[in-house]
Amino acid sequence: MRFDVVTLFPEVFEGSAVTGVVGRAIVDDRVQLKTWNPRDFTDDTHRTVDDRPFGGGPGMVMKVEPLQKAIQAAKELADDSVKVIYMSPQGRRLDQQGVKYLTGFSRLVLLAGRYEGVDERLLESQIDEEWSIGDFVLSGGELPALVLIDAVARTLPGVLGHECSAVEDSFVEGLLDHPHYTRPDVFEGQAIPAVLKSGDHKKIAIWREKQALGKTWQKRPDLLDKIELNEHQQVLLDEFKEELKTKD
Ligand code: 4GX
Repeated sequence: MRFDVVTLFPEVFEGSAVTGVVGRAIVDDRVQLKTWNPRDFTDDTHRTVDDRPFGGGPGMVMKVEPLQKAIQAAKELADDSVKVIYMSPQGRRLDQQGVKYLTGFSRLVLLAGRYEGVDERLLESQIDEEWSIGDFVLSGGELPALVLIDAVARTLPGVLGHECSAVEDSFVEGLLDHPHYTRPDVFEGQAIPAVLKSGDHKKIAIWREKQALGKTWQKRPDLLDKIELNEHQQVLLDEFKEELKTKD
């Protein structure tokens, strides 16, 4: 999958091209990441990419022409399945379902804006979709673009290495993840749950499913409203609640 990012700060993306899961995916050529600087698509001596807002007021607005040229260059040679996405607090909130949807495209062009925003006419003519990473305001779209790329790239085949990890993760089934433990098996008097050392893989899988259901019910009950639990899961969740009562 290929990501083209239109940004005034291409250096923000350099680190991620070598680090961690996404960096590895780029080295392995499972993911391609290229940046396009609107400043390179200006034709005045000052390479102007922003201007004062019509109607007055504080701050600056990104000009339409350099952005339009940068987006067109990024789209070059792309087939029909390319989507041009604007990162903005006004967009659709990104969640794991949205990540799954975006994974269906072989190419995404991401516009990471700065200043107060971009000229509305660019949004109307060039942008297919608007996505947000959350209800807060950042100083630019670069971090949101990196968040989207990370979340999408790690779901691609071969990127995580151990294939089932991405499937078993939090949210993928609409639930939070189960707790994890590693050595030592007793830390400051706290032992790990005995079942994890039983060697009974079936029992461990059921324990993990019950924990995932229970933790979701405790910490993010809103997530349970969005999914339909099957009968087996309902029984496990009831058992989790019952076991809580008998704990001291
Ligand atoms: N999820 N930002 C976009 C520029 C801007 C300013 C005003 C529209 C209106 C953000 C987020 C986010 C900061 C990216 C402002 N765009 N993007 N940028 N939250 O806060 O995606």
